[in-house]
Amino acid sequence: MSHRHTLDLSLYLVTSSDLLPSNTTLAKHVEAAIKGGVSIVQLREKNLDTGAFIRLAKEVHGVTKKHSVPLLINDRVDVALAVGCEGVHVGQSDLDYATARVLLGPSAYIGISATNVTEAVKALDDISDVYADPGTTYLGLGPVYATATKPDHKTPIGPEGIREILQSLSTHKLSGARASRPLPDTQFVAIGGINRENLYNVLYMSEPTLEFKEQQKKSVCPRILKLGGVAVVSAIMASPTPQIVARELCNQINTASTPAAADPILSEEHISQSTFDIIKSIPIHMPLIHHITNSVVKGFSANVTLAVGASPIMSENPMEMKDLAAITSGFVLNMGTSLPEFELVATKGITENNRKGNPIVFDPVGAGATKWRRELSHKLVEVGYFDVIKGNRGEILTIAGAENIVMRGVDDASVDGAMQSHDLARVVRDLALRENNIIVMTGKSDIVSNGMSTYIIHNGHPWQAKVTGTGCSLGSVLAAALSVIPKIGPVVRSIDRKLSAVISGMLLYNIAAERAAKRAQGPASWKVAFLDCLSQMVETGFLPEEAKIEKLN
Ligand code: 3NM
Ligand code: MG
Repeated sequence: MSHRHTLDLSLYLVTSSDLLPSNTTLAKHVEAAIKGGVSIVQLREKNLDTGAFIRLAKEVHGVTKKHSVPLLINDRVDVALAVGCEGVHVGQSDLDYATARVLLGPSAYIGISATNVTEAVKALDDISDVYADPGTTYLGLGPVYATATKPDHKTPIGPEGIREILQSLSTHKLSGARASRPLPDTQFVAIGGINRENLYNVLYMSEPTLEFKEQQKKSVCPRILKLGGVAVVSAIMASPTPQIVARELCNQINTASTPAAADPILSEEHISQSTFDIIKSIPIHMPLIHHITNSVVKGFSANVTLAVGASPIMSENPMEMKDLAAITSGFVLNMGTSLPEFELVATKGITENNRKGNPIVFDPVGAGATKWRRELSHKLVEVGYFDVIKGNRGEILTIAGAENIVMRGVDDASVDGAMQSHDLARVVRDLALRENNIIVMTGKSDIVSNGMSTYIIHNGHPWQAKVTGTGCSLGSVLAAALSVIPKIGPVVRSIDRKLSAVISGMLLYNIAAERAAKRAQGPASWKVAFLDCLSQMVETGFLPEEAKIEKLN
């Protein structure tokens, strides 16, 4: 057993021959996937006798060797030895790591499955007990999402579960007799239900929080463990075009930047160009956006969604949440429908959309207006992950925990205006840090932050405040912009892609509002012109000088 490079886990293909489309062979399929960018292959064949397994493994090893990609065997050390491939992957109920290591030697690659912190800690302990060459071990963490590929899989842990494991291991120290040893240089790969739709969510949401990163910076031996890649079975195995799928997954992995990436100083030109790349792809991909929203704004939100080239679907039926998550690619959750049943349906919607990996825009309408809404908004933030929380000043201050916000109704004019914009920007930034997401505070100028970078957008028009639904339907546009991010190539490498999408949606929306005002006589004709301008601008973009955006420090 020998290998030349340290393990590249970036796109990890796990096979399952039963998923193959007809008219191909496993070897051909694996070769196409490698050409698309697969960096490591695991042969996982649950229904083969030993003889057939070895024959298949030899054939596939011929292919992987040709491309210098390591081949690991699931579970069967005997098969790995018979074939002379590069290693094995052992599950929690398989052969133990120490025995596999002794049988295969110090330079074989060995992966171990772990589904929680306890299993992951035990795996690192086991790894540290037996000598192995550096860079030869990894942990497979999952299942991230529910998957049909492994019928007996454990409860999905979500990207947040991956994050929890990575953060715990980052601060973990070996104990007892192991205390003097360094933590092994083990890598990590996420597995379970990962596909082109949810990959970005997996990569983003599994990132250690910015708060955690800040905290680690202050520690004596700062360590921040991250995913080395993702593992997929059905996304590639069941595809008739494995090379294309692998290429797309790889592109996403290579272009995923994180909020901690280099600080963006966006030039005007840069902003309008990257913005246009995002917004023009909305009508190309026509994402279906599920809304749970209030009856006052349903029609207008649906029209705004259509105007930007996406499709709306409205439903508050808890029995539909799972099916809707499956067919949609973005979710707007608007708290303006204040009925007791709302909590149940919102919770189902959040859970199912998080599970699918759809971006969620949460609009805590009237969060500070009543005790019920205040409490519910706090509960919902605990239920799941929101990619964006968008609200006016009172709503965002309430989510941030201000107790004394008393809103008269749901509009911003009802909130005390004493706070200065730099105080507000600090609240927005701190809340983004706390929630590890993007916060948008709307107002005369809008503030947006991902915790690292904070912007003020000065675009917009006073008539927006005179037409109902103009706050709520910004959520539709943000969801549409976020939903196309996985489908487009590199936008601006150095900045958080989700932040780019949100800024793009906000500029599109507010510049359209300004253009519409030039054509209108008052709020009613403005509303009509606004839809016209939105639909034109997803085709033509806008001029760099139209964007009034300012970066704060
Ligand atoms: N192991 P797909 S989930 C092989 O959680 C495997 O350890 C898992 O298949 C684990 O990419 C899984 O088709 C199957 O969802 C993943
Ligand atoms: Mg197994």
